[in-house]
Amino acid sequence: MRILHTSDWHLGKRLFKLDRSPEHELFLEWLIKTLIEKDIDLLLIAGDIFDTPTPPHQSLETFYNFLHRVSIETKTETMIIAGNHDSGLLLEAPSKILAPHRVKVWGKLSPNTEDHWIRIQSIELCAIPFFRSYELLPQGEGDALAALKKYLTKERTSPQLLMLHHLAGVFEAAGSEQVIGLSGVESIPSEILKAFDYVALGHIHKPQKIGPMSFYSGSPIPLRFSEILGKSVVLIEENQGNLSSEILPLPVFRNLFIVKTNEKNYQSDINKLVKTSDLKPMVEIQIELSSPKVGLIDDIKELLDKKEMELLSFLPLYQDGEKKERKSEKLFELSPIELFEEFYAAKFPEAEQIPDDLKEDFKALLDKVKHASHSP
Ligand SMILES: [Mn+2]
Repeated sequence: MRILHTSDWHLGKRLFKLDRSPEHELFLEWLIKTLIEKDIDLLLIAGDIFDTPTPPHQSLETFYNFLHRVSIETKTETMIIAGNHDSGLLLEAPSKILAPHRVKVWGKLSPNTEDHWIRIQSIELCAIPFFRSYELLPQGEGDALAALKKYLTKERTSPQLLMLHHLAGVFEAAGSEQVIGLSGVESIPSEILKAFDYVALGHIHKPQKIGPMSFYSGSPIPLRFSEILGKSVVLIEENQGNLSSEILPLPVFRNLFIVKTNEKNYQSDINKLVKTSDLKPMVEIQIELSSPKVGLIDDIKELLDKKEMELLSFLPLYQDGEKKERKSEKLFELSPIELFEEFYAAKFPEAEQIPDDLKEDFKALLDKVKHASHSP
């Protein structure tokens, strides 16, 4: 039996003014071809199908056209979980019409743990969509991890696979993931993952292996300029109860280039860029300047135009000013408490630190939010 694992498509995503749908269309075309060529029985899509809970109609059309093509052009069964960017209810709404097309969707956590297990040919799959703590602990109290374990445990009769959209083990973020501290479980411990023959993870956009058989497939396209290392999907082969995995690299559908340069070298640095994608490459220029320079942007645009490339982002770095880290990127790495500290420091620059009682109140509030019960 052959299985393909992908996640974090983020259909509908834009990068500045750039519409990413041509890249997504090329990816889905590649995916259909791969399902056929590699003779795939089961496709796992581990969440964040769409970039927002209310995706553009065009993205919905892209998604359903894809599922339709998989249904008529391949023999593949498609299993999908919702990610933190998706609306679970939106994904689940067409479940009945998808069933005859061998497509199953888990959008929400069911109170019945059995609903999350399915047998597909020679394997058993446990599919857990992104969840919030109130789904796991409807009473608002208890041990979230213990409650989650009940979903992940079933008597073993054949190889068991887990599909999950969550932080797990020790991972390296790409920076474009949204913080998901709402599930009540910080990160799924490696011991839990090891009980499975394969774990198909979604949420982290940088492809990586976090355990012997636990993988983040990563997003199929870079969602920002800083994320341009190779993208891939994972091919899993089940042979008489033994599973093996292989990384299938994805083509670069559109080059995204970052050029870190200065006033002296920018022309030669731009000329070094080499286009390898069919779609027009997009460029971010990070340029050190002593002072603003009239006509610089036009000059850069013209240079790029000659190379059939386009300027999408321009970041002048003035040498005399302190070279601050771009805050928007740093924000993803901060915990809620650290974020609150940053906010307080910005709001009250003269204060040395947050008063203890205020900090305690904030922690209590955080705790309340984490364990909030779902209001009817
Ligand atoms: Mn994602």
